[in-house]
Amino acid sequence: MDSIRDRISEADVCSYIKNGHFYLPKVAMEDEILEVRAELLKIIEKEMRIRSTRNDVYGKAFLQIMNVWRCSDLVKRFVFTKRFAYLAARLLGTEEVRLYYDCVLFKQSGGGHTPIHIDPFVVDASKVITMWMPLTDIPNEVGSLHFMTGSHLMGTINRSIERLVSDAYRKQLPLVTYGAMKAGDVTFHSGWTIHGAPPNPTDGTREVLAITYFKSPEKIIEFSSNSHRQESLSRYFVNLTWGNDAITEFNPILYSGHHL
Ligand SMILES: O=C(O)CCC(=O)C(=O)O
Repeated sequence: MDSIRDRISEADVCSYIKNGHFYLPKVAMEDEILEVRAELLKIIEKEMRIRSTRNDVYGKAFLQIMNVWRCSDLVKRFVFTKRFAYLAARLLGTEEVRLYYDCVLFKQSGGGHTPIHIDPFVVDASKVITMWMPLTDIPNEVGSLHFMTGSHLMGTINRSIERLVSDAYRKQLPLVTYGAMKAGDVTFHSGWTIHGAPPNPTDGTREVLAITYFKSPEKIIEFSSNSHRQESLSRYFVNLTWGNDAITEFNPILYSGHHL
């Protein structure tokens, strides 16, 4: 843990707080990536076979599978890596983080752009952070996430996600990207940061694993009727409702400063 503590400075935390996103190279080691990628490829192959019987064209172009940690002990070990969760906690300025979900994001050759959006979180999105990690090198022609710098400062629960995005465009917030990334490098973005990703014009697949964390303790927020948030609530916080502590067996603590 000591060396990972040295990877983020106070200035880095300030930069994340100001911009709503942050880039850090070489967070996962080559052998860790090779091992988890091999396991994920097996899981994905199985999923692709299921999708091809459904003729799910969009699903094949951009394969997204959530909470893969629940399918494999090896993936679980990777997703639960304390070093990664420590970085999330440090950027959030908290002592403890829980898992919201993990997500495999494989964009096939020819897959289109990921539209600019924010995800419908049901805890305070300023306390949510996503770590986005390529599993193979991503060349410049594919590129990494695009972030609307400063958009995280505009987020309020009562403003619709569509309204937030249109307000951010009107304010002409800069859209920035860290471009090409190596396997094991990461970007972090806040739950309120508007983001998207370019298409994949290359012959290879853009392979990414993202892990989303949230500060602990947190409560489920009250939100006006919104089908995406409702779905997020029933998928990731089964049987919980507004005002409940955001804790289920599928949201384990992944880092706690008190436990070091
Ligand atoms: O990988 C992508 O294309 C989009 C990822 C994304 O939206 C996210 O990690 O929140």
